[in-house]
Amino acid sequence: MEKSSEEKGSNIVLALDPPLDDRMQMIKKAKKILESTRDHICAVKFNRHLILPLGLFSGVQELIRQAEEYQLPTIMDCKINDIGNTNRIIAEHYFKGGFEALTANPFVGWEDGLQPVFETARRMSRGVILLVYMSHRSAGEGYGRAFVTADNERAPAYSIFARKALEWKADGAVVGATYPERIGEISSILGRNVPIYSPGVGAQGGKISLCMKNGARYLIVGRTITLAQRPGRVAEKIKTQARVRVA
Ligand code: BMP
Repeated sequence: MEKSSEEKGSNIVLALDPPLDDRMQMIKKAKKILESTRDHICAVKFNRHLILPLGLFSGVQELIRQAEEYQLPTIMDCKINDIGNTNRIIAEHYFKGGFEALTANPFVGWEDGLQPVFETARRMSRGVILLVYMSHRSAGEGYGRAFVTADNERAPAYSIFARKALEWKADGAVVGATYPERIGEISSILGRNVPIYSPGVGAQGGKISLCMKNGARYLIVGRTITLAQRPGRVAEKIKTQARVRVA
């Protein structure tokens, strides 16, 4: 990811989430958006928006190949959240389908939870990005809850998850752009060891400048780009704004 970001001069991960439409239109739109934004993004994130209607081993393959052709890494945002055996099989399918990284939820824990996902990822040289604090309005109901730590102290779930991200050697941590103060807190735990991916700028109200100032490394951007009349232009503008803040 780091290499792609340097080569493309961008820290924008495109959330390729076209609106609901018939399958042929969705694929056509997604291809067009990818084509027009290719020079302004450093990776592409897929979600159920495309996987459900198009299928991992059918329609989505066309888009993964297109991303590969543009030398853009692909992330499957599947937020893995099940028992270990199921998690391992989910991870294997997505990695065999061509994704270079996936997202997972640390709520399920390590043993018989995410351990098989990390083992599968390491074996196949792929990445795992953990959810540490989500961007939606009620994120605090889960990620902000006080948990009891191993030392019998109370700490918010997100600070425990950030430490898990370090301990498990995650390849990234998702922290919502809508909570810049959380980005700051979590960034002070992660340091430079685990990069922060921040979704929620634009459509969800997050501000690029605050995210970057507080320690986000990558911005995940969907609707602001995908619903724009000229997605390429918007992606370029966001890239420039985010880059200025990094410098
Ligand atoms: P948008 O820029 O259109 O709001 O899209 C953000 C993308 O990031 C969506 O795919 C969403 O599912 C995902 N996402 C998020 O918005 N917040 C999170 O905390 C985690 C996510 O994966």
